[in-house]
Amino acid sequence: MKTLCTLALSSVIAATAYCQETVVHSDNFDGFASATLTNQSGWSTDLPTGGTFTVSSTAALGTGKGVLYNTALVSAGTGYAWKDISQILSSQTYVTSFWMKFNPLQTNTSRAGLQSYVVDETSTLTIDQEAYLYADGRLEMWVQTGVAGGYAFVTDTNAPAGVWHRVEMVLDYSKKKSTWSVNGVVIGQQSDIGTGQVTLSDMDLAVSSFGDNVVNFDDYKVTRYDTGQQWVTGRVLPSEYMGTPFANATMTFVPVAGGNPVVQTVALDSDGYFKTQAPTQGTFDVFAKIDGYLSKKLGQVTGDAYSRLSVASLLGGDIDNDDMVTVFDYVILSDAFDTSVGDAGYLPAADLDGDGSVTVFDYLILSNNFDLFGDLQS
Ligand SMILES: [Ca+2]
Ligand SMILES: [Ca+2]
Ligand SMILES: [Ca+2]
Repeated sequence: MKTLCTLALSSVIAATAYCQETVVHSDNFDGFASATLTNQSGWSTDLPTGGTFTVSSTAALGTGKGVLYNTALVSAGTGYAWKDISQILSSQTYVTSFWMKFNPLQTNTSRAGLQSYVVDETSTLTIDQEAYLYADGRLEMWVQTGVAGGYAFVTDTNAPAGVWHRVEMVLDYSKKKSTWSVNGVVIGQQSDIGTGQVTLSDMDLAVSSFGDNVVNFDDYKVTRYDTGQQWVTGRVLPSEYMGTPFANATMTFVPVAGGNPVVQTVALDSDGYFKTQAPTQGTFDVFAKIDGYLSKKLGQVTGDAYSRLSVASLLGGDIDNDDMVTVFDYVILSDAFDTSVGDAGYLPAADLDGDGSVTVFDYLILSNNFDLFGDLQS
């Protein structure tokens, strides 16, 4: 399946393969009639006695169904569910994303995770990416290659049990690197992941049951990005804001080699995630701005087919959107002070925390950021 290029680009890009991304595999598990994952749409399982992979609505990320793995009756052992994907890789980039939530029953040593294997049977090149949640809130992400040998891993400590986490693993063969992120935050990168053409053998939901646990998985997707594309993804969060999520952000691509910046309006989802494309192949510093907030540099893209920029928290108080917090913003806020939604004089832009009223809390945000200016101004 291919998505259409419907982004609001301010420069003209030919609607060619440059705009294409290919979903290699996707499962939201919603359509599964059976209560177990085994033999559904090509899935297979290998379970220790007592372990189960259940497809149920109680395991769903939203409405619908998800997969629940239960090792409550398992004393030790590893359970796997897998699906053979069998796509040929060359110099492309593959992104594996999914959601998982860990519900520990007893111990703090239990873990559960997802693996994706890439195997070239002719050259014995193996690339194995894994992400594991631990009951104590750690998330570990691993990559192993048969060429470089050994595992490299990173640990993030902000993945508490009982909450859904969005995990993303990027394998970029043209740049020979692997990038991991959780909830949009890049937590690690490994370069030199090996060369050559390999066969993507399968994708596994795997649970190492070092203890009793229940883990939920949902919305599992593998997407291919071809060399020559330059997708840019990230997450933009307005600081100290509790109102209706912002629908758009303004992205500015500043060519590092010089030349005119290119400005795009990109859509944000309700969690602040966006995906767009760089205006051309090249190296750009990328800045985000949303109404009422100072611009923030998200990072630099350097020609990768798929770039995950890290989360950017933007500072508020720039009511007049000149990318500085000054006395002019203060005057606007003062004029709207002590008003609420529906009142004459209420100005949503002055309601910096989005709680429906312009109060001292909004003034404090402006005051804390007073005299600051956006990253685009430096
Ligand atoms: Ca689902
Ligand atoms: Ca301003
Ligand atoms: Ca307010």
